Amino acid sequence: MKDTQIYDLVKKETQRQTRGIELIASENYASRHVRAVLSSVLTNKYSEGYPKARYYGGNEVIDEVEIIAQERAKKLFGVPFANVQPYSGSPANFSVYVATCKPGDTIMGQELTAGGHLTHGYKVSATALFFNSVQYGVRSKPGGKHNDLFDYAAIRALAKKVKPKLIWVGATTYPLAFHYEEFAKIADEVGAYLAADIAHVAGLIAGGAHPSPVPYAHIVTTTTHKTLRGPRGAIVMVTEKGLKKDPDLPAKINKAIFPGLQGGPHDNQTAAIAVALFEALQPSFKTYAKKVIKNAQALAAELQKGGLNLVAGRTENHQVVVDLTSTHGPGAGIFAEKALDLVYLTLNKNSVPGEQSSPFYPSGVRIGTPVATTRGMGPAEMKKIGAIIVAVFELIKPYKLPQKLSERSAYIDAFVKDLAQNKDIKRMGKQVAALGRQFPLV
Ligand code: DSN
Repeated sequence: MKDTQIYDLVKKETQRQTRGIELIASENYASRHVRAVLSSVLTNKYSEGYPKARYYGGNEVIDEVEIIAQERAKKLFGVPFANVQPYSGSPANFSVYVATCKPGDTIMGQELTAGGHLTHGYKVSATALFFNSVQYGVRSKPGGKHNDLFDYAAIRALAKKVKPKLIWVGATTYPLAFHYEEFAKIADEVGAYLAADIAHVAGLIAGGAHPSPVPYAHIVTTTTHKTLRGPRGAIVMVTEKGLKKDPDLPAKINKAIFPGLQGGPHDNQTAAIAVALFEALQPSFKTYAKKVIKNAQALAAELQKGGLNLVAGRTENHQVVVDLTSTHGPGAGIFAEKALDLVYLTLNKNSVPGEQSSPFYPSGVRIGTPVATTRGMGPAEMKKIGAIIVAVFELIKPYKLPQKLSERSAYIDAFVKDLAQNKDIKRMGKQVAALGRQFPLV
């Protein structure tokens, strides 16, 4: 018997992904080979433990798969140790806490509203419930030696005051390159572990288009499904510097992941990670990584030409963050996201530095180019997409977020209904669909 309900929904999602253009900075389209391995019989196996040390029999093939995945990760990022078993980014990051801290220890990470990740100590995350989380922010305008958004003197002063055991560097919404050496100096001065979460920029690092934290951090974590273009999953790595600080770090990470946090690894996922790493090791991936950034810069230029304000005034990676506060008013991100949905451009509303609204009704949007670049689009297409975004954002200017929380939902529903009837929206929707058709799903 066939489950037609789910089968039909997969078909519908395939159509959605083909018709629209995915601009969510944390997404990518994995290759057919990655997806094929993901749906293979490897999903049937239990393999608690690590290669050559399993709790179940019949793992001789799985051992080979996992060793290949580990070796490819080590080669791609230039590290002596890699654990490829984390189910995804959050357990990967939590394993770093378990390996380096005791409950209640102080940790530092970038604030969520300043672009940081939940697992870097945001108040509702287990990483703040079980550890004493102290958060650092970003400044609203770039400055300092690197013309970036970090006030290193302020972060250093905070670290000296709270003496963290662990410092995180890495973000989900940050359009500039990271200067990992600055964070390393601070971590070294206070004797903290430095963990670099490279989930967003891993593919750019692998392709040589973004600095690597490997010479500076003790531990590096990444998801595998963002710019790295693999299946959903994650990797935790220990660097030479990490080994020097604590030779037992690899064993501690392994123990934290299994049996500390997880049970049996998802072997189909491990194999698909291995395939993605194989693809990232090819020379063509370097070209891809460079194109992702070039596309983001082309998009940024078009948006600025249309009068939009960008966080940091530029991009040096795969994402462009638009701050709508002064052009559209606080909380405008929700209108921007919903209006672009109507023209089949998918992105997410996002907080901006100095956010005047809330994380659920933030004042900006984050726009990413990894998927469009995977589909073969270049600067000419970015210019077209940028022009449509500017035109749509012009149409949403009259709409303002109601002050009263209770009125917001109905107002937003009415806004969507209203805009869906707009002839310019309908025309732009057709333009995006036509563009999507020229660059089919990979
Ligand atoms: N949800 C991811 C992102 O969009 O950046 C982070 O985990």
